Amino acid sequence: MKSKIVTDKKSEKIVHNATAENAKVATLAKYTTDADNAFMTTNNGVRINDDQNTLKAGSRGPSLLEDFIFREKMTHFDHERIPERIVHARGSAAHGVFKVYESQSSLTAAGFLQDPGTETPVFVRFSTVAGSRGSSDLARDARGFAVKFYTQEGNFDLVGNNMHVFFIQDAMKFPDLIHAVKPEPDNEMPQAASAHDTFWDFISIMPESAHMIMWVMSDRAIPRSLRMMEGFGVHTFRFINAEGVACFVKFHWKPLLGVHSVAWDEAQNISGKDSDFHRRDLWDAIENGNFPEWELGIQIVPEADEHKFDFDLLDPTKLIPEELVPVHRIGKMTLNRNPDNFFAETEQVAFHVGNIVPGIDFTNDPLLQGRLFSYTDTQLIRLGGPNFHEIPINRPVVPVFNNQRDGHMRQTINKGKASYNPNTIGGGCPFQAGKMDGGFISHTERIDAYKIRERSASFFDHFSQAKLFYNSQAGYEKQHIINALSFELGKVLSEDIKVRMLRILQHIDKDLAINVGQNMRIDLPDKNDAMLNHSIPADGDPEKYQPVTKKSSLTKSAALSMVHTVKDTIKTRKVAILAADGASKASIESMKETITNAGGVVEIIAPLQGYIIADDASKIPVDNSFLIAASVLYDAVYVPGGTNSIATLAGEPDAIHFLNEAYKHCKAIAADEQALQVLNATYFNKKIQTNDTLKKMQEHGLLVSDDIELLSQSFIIAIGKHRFWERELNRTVPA
Ligand code: HDE
Repeated sequence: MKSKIVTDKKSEKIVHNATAENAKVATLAKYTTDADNAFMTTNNGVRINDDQNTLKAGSRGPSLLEDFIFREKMTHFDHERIPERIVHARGSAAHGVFKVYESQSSLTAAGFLQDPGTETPVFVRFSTVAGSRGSSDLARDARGFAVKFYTQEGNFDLVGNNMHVFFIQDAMKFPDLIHAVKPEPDNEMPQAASAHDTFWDFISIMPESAHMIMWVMSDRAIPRSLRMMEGFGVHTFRFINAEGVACFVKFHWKPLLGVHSVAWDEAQNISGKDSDFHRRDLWDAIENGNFPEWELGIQIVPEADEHKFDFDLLDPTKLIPEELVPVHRIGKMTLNRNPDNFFAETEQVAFHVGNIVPGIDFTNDPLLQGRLFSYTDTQLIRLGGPNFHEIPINRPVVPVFNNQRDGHMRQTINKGKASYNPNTIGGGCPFQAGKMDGGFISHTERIDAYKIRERSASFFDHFSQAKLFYNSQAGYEKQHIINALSFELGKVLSEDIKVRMLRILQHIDKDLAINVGQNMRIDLPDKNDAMLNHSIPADGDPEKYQPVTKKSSLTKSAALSMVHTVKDTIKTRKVAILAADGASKASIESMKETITNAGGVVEIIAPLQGYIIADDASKIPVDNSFLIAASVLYDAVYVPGGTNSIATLAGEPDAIHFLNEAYKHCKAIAADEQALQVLNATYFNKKIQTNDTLKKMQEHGLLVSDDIELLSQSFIIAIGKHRFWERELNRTVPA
């Protein structure tokens, strides 16, 4: 039997191999350039006649070593895996474009930041840090946010995270930090989690990590979506304009959908229900034309102001509060195309913080300086040699000319004899590029110093910004940090480590330490009775290395809390409609229309898959049954009326669990007044007062009305608010 060719309309990919008959059809597919490509061949181009049976001595006899087709197929398969990234192994990526709003020529000569008419292609890879390639998306972790700009002057990689600062101040400590957070070496546990002894052992004697710990224990570490995360370049970089005038710059990515997170209990459930939750969300949004967008923000500090802050600009554990230096949004990035092939693109992409273009330069941040070595080095083992820049996803869009030759998997066929510079045989080619020809010229900086292994004393204030972060959080955000620390330290077996952490926490905030201590039933130790910093050179003076806490000029920074983020859109938010046979078709249709028009996505969840029979006897397709769906995969829930449907749902434990969980995770819940019977079967039924006004209920994201128009409009406002965290004050739902 001949199989048919099937093409995936949206991406025009061949999704099934063709046979001779449909070879012509295959030529229409985007990546097939001639009819021959439709036939299966060996890697040497020999057409394969039988890909299903090995060559044997007789149909029941032994296989023959001679079978070059089998051997080639199996050898390739045996070698299909490459080493996963030592950090950021689990990632998801997308293609897109970047455009600057207006020329930034006064600040930088970077070509892609000059003309609003220039559209620069980008490839962005998001990742978790600690987990393996197959781990869950929802681990508590920082998220990588790496952007490759394919500019006309070469590739610029902005290899950032979704957190503003980092754990350590010097690259020398990075292998230790990662060894500590990765699964423990004797039993390879736990996977993709920092809640274990080795991580907290390291942190408890590394006070410079205090600020980053606040970020990682905050809800920023469990994003609702990769599309709803900020991004940060972390280090201070330099901009240099055409006149050679330099300034310092911090890079930010601001998501247009706002910054939103899930609840920790929800994150843990999602890891079981759909460990690809973030990856799927990104993929689906792009496939459905809901292109994620971020604005590129910059904070600029003139060189003359380098020392005017109460922290050091070169210290990667510090941020510049937006109150001190505002973020200017200078351009927009839109992700508009999913990769065609995960391995070829997402896995083989090689980012490097050292990939910069004229107009941008480094600073002496000791973490950044160390990263400049690590990123090339790691690709040599991961991608098998020095020619990884020739892999399609890594190639710049401009031509590459130099005297580098050969090496593993070299793709370029360099012609001629002159593979050295200077040369006369090759006419002196390729030429070095002068300033006028766009040659990269490193920023000239006077350095007059001793060669020394030391850290600047200006780096030793480890707690002021940790305090600033904690103090800037809303009440519920602080509580989430307390809960996260109690969870993480609660999983630590060593009492000594817990006590040391309580000592560190006291330097950040006394109440924070008391609360975490109480959850573990450990009395607060004296915060000053032991050395906090253990990372001291053999002959170093321990006193000199202990943290100092300066008085910060700010007590709060609004930008550090997620409270003030975008809360007026339901674009791409997923709403579950719980229904059974007999559900009100009018209510479902009306709600569906209002939500869809506002950009939301609606799915109908019912006891069985397939369809339900509505109150007017028509069939309504069902997206998922309760067996498959779970409240943690949705942003909000609606229960329509309809006598039979209500009776079924009220007696359906999965439906009640769905609602209880949605309530517990502080999501908007709406119901037709007729469906009160279902809500009455929940744990939170006491919260529903039938004489409450819709307005009053709206404040808690719990809406009941017999006016579907009014209900759906109020529901949209409630979903846009993302979560009603104040519900957590009363722990009524044990779901
Ligand atoms: Fe990385 N980091 N890193 N890192 N990093 C890698 O490079 C490293 C740091 C970040 O999607 C590795 O290709 C050192 C800070 C992202 O492919 C490796 C130090 C920030 C990604 C490496 C740091 C990052 C990586 C592993 C301290 C935020 C994923 C695989 C000196 C500003 C990129 C690879 C992708 C990946 C080293 C610290 C972000 C081993 C030595 C700070 C987003 O080279």
